[in-house]
Amino acid sequence: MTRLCAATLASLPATVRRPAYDRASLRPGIVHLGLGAFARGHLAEYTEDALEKRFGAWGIVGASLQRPDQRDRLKPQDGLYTLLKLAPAGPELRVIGSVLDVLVAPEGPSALVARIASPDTRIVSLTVTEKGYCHDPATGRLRADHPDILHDLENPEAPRSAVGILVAGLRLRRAEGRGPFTVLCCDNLPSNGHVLRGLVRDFAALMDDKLAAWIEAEGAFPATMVDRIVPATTEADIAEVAKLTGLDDAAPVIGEPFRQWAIEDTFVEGRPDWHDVGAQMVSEVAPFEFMKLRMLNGAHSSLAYLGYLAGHETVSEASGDPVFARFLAGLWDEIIPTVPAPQGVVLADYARDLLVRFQNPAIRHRTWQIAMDGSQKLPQRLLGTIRERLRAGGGIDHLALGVAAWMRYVTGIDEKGGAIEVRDPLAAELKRRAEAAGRDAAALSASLLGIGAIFGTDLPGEERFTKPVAAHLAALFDKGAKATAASLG
Ligand code: CS2
Repeated sequence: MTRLCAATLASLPATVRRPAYDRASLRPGIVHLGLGAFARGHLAEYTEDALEKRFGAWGIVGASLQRPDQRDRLKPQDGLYTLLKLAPAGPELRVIGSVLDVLVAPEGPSALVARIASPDTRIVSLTVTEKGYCHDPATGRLRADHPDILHDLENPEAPRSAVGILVAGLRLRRAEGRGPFTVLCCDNLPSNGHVLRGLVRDFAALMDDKLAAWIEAEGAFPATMVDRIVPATTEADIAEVAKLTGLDDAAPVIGEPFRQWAIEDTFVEGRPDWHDVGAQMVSEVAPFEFMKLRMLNGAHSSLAYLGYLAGHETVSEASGDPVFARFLAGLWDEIIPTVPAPQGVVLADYARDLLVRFQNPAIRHRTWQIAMDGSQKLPQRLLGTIRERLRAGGGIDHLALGVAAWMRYVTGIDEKGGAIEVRDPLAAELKRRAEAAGRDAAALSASLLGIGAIFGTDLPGEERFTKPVAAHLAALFDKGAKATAASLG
């Protein structure tokens, strides 16, 4: 079959939407670090829409910080790829043209830094996942002992961490007497712009105080809330897209139709007209972020651990199970009082819509995928909510079960005695602790609660939290995830 590329675009069926602007004259204006499926299904589509509304020099140069696979798939396609939006009512297909090129950081770190520092680059955006920030998730501060940070301090011209790359680019800008670019964090971190500003400043301060002060004074790090469910692309998705479009695409993106983007409007060198295509430019992102991180991602993670343990492969299956649907309702009842509703939003409606999105049968989002990197996700998804509930004297039964399910999951052994492939930057430490405690729920929960980078220094001493977690963990060992969730009522 013929491959999707600029020369074959015209052969697509009329039902497939394609770039409605003069792509040949599109110039780059954004460098995106971490060009995975999410960024190509979110930022790149908003940018595509903005380019169609008002053309400008806002093409995207993507950069992969680890592997060359995205570049290898996209280059032969001139950066083009299919976005397949799966609504229960049927699929919607679109070829996205806003990605112009892909660089691979480890193959040429200085070329990437030069690209970032170039006067063309007005925004550097990021989706490098939680662990890509080399920070302590409990405090949000840079881990100066992180191997990648140590490497980048030794090799500032050939950095490999996202923070090291940003600082190298900013340093070059300053050395050339120019101003900084806007750094746009699009990861699910709390106060993401603010946290990234702190990480960049702290890293810069380890090299040069003046550079750190310049970044602090001149830099722009707008906060964002990003949302679209975009599972990892599978071989079956690739085959499906080929069937629907008649062209081979090695890098399609599959996502739900829903999308949301709230952005703090503090850009130093302009931005695409994202506000004209559905992005919400707001003065305060925090209410959106609390709503999304706590209600969507908190529920996603809790359901991923429980659902995986109960034998559900996808979120759609797990949330379609009445026991877990009821668990989610109880969980949202605990979360909602901790969320300041964004203007015009009724949180009970938001929760109801989330359940519909989770249950979308067309989206196969694996519980295993969401279960990944729990040590980096728990603090902002569940633990902050728990702290607030405790402060206000509210119940945390469902929230504590989410945490206990994570503990049960990281033992690495499922309910049938099979192995779980636990992916987490702390996997080795989690395994050590799990092996030492065995199936002793009290010992295991006490041991895991002692990991300060996750639970901080307060929660391990808070009996209103530690007791239900240990009790739920014991029940998970005894009777399994489904019966434990059912017993919450
Ligand atoms: C998910 C998110 O993988 C995960 O941890 O919870 O990727 C989630 O699908 C997105 O944040 C939705 O916007």
